[in-house]
Amino acid sequence: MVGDRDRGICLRISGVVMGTRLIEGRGMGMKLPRLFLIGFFCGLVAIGSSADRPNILFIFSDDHSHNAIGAYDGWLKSIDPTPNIDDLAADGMTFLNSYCTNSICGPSRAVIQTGKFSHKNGFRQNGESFDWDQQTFPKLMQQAGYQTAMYGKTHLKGIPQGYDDWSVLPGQGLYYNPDFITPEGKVTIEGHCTDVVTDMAVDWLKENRDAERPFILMVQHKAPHRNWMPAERHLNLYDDIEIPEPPTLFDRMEDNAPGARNQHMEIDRHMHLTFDLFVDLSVDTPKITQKGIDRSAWGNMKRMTEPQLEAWHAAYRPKNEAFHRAELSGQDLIRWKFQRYMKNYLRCIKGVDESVGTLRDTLEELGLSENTIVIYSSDQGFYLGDHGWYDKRWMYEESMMMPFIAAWPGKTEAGSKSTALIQNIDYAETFLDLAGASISDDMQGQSLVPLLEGGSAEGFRDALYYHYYEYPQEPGLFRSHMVPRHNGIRTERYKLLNFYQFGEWELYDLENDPDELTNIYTSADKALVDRLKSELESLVDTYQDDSDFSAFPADVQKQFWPDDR
Ligand code: SGN
Ligand code: CA
Repeated sequence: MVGDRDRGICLRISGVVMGTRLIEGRGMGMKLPRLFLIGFFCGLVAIGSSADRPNILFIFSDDHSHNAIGAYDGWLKSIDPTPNIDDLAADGMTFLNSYCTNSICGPSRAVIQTGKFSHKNGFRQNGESFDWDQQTFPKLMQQAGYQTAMYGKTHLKGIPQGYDDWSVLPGQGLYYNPDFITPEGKVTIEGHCTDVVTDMAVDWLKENRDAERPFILMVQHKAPHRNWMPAERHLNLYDDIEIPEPPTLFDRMEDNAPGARNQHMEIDRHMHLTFDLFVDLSVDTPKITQKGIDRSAWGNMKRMTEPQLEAWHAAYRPKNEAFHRAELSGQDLIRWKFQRYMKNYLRCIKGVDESVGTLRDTLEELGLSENTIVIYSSDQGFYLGDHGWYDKRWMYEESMMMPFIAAWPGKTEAGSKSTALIQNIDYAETFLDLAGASISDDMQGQSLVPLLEGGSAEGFRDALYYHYYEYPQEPGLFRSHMVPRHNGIRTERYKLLNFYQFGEWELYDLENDPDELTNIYTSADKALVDRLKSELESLVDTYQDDSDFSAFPADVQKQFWPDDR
């Protein structure tokens, strides 16, 4: 690794280079002074740090559960959902204990940009606006001489800063024929979002990259986010198979704190046949009968081309007719909804997996694969019918986990697995460390580089801190999922959660109860509970979480959790 002194040299020199580039402007024909300065810069970097700084390709999807990745050995492995991501894992390292600090889209991404927890970067919940003026890792990478580019979903609002080139989806973005915000204004591009974003990244690698400098390229897919609209070529994938059910599909969360029974994320009661599963959905669906339907596939279908629409109807109409003939109810209906949900979700993942293959092939074709670290991750986990749910947000394992797989040729051992407790708070420092750039003192994570280089997982981190904020929400069938605020600590063995708005606690022994089915908060040894509470308090102090932890008045508690108090 590069020492701090060397980093200082890099930073100062690169500041000069970047300043000059900015004056010249993007893509202009002033090749001579630029090349001269880059040559000058490279020479100094070679003196001041390691000669061959790796490129970084960061492929990031939205809501991809580790259970739907073959390399994680999850319960969907038999479907073989991700052959290309599994190849990446075979070439690199899979992090088995990789977690989010706040399992929701925008906040997870804000943590990655800044290397700081939500309470420090100011983006606690979706819908807020990220302050792009603050320090972010891509700005520091630029100062260290890296070229930076980002394509796809950010969910952070505002104009991205710190990227030499970028094109981002407004908000959640659309699956078919999406709009993008670019430095030149808004554009609409025909195609499926996953393919369009992949093409942007490939074009940049082939045509627009400055071959003289190392880069970090962020490819951030919308898929497989709700509502799960697959690409045309995947509409009939998995038609002839049954997706295995998770062991907890019919769990009623009887032993959890009341919050788990008062959420709005059940396949049974909250997943909508039309909104989520496209039953009877056509462009002719009268809006009036389908509250909120404009945010679903219905809104996107109006933008489809004729051939796209034909393919869509050809795939779903016969299946919808069969569904009506079956007249399902009770557990049979839940099972049918699970199948439709999971097939569409996995079809969207197939597109993402193909993107990983295309991007790695492109690196190979360009002779870049040997000096590029490729990382695959997703903004948080997701419920795939586990406990009867979809969505995320909780500190429970299914949603707190983030896949993280990294292949760094010549450095990561092929097919290796790390059990270190890592978190998205670590990514910014990892990128900076890879670049030999200076790591700012106010960042709150730890570089993963020593782990990638084969260092021991032991002692890397004893405990993870978590804090989710998006509550109360306006109750509604489609958008909100009513997960109460909570913070907590996860150690290698235990997880303690504090639903402080309601004065409720949960404790799980992950060794004996990996599915978190039995809350042992009241039955556990008092010394254990006290120890974990005091460790949680230290984490709040260490990370300086000054959030409002006050409880709701009793009548408000009763209003949100009527059946249990
Ligand atoms: C949308 C979804 C929700 C989802 C949030 C957050 N509803 O509101 O189901 O929990 O995004 O997801 S939808 O009507 O738009 O489908 S996140 O990944 O962006 O955080
Ligand atoms: Ca997400």
